Amino acid sequence: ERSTSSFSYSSYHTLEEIYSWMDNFVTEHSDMVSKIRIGRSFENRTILVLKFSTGGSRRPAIWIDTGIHSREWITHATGIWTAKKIVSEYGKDPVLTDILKAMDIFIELVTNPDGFAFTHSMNRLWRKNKSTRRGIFCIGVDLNRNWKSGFGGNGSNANPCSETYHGPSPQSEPEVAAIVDFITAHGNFKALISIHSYSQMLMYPYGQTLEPVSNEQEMYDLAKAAVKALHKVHGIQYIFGSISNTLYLASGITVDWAYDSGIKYAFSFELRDTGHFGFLLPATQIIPTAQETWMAILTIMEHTLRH
Ligand code: ING
Ligand code: ZN
Repeated sequence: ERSTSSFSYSSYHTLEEIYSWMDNFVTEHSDMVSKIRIGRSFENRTILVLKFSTGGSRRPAIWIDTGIHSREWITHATGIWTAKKIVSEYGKDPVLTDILKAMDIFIELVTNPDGFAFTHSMNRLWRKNKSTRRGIFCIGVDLNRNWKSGFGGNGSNANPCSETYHGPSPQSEPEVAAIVDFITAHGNFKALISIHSYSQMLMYPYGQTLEPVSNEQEMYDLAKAAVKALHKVHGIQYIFGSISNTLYLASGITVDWAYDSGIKYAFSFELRDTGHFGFLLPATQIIPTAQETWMAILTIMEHTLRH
C-alpha cells in the first residue's frame, strides 16, 4: 500500500502490513511523527518506535508499548489506532494539544516482532520471543519477566519450557535490551504505559512484591480516574490496583523496572475482554477497545503533564 488512507483500522494486520503502514504514516505526518530504529530482534527483525513531537529537544516523554506478548493482537491494533488518533486530535483536543506542546510521545507498536510473525505463520497463541540457546531445547523467553527489577523472583520461572521463563539473565533478550538502552539514553521519560490483553485491568507496580509503591495513593487515584474515563465511553468495567494485589505476583516485569528507574507513572493495561474470546478478540471490537483505552491513556498523560 502507498498510503494510510486504504488501511483498515478495524482489521488485524501482519508485521509487514504494520511496518508498511508505519512508513506511510511517517511520510504523511513528517511534521510531527518520525520513526526510530532502536534495535534488532533475536531473528534480526528491525525494532521500531514512532516518535510524536512538536519540537524541542529531549522533552519530558511518555512511552507506550504494545505487543510485548505476541498473541495479544488487540494491543497492536489499539496502538495503531492510538497513533492515528494523536495526529488527528493535535490542535483539536485541548488536553492532547497541551500535552504535545510540552512532551513527546513514543509508541513501540510491535515490541516482539519475531513472536508476532510466528503468531501469523505457525502458532496464533505464541506469547514469548523466539530466542534459542545452546543446550536449551525449548524456545523463547517471556519478555515481561526479563527486566532487571526483581529478576528471577516470584511469579517468574527458571524453566525454559515455561510460558513465564525469565531467561538466563536480566535484559538477556535483545527486545528488552533495546528498550532499556533507548529509555536510559534518553533520560527524560516521565510515564510508561505497557499494554497487554486480556482481563480488563489497569495496574501499577509492584508486581514483584505486595509492598506498596511510595506514591500508592496517587497511583490508586489516577488509575481510578482513568478507569472511570474508560467506562464512560462504552460502559466497559475495568478493575485496578497494584499488579501483585490485583492479579498475581510477577517479577522482572516492564513496569517494575520503569518505576524503579524513576519513571513514576508506570502503568500496565490488560485490554478486553474478560475471557469469552480472550486473545482471539473479534476485529469488530478493535475500534471500541481503542476508543475507550484512549480516554484512560489521556487521563494518565494529562496527570503526568500537570505533575
Ligand atoms: N498477563 C500478564 C503477564 O505477563 C501482567 C500480567 C501484566 C503482569 C503486567 C505484570 C505486568 O503475566 C498477560 N496476559 O500477559
Ligand atoms: Zn501480556
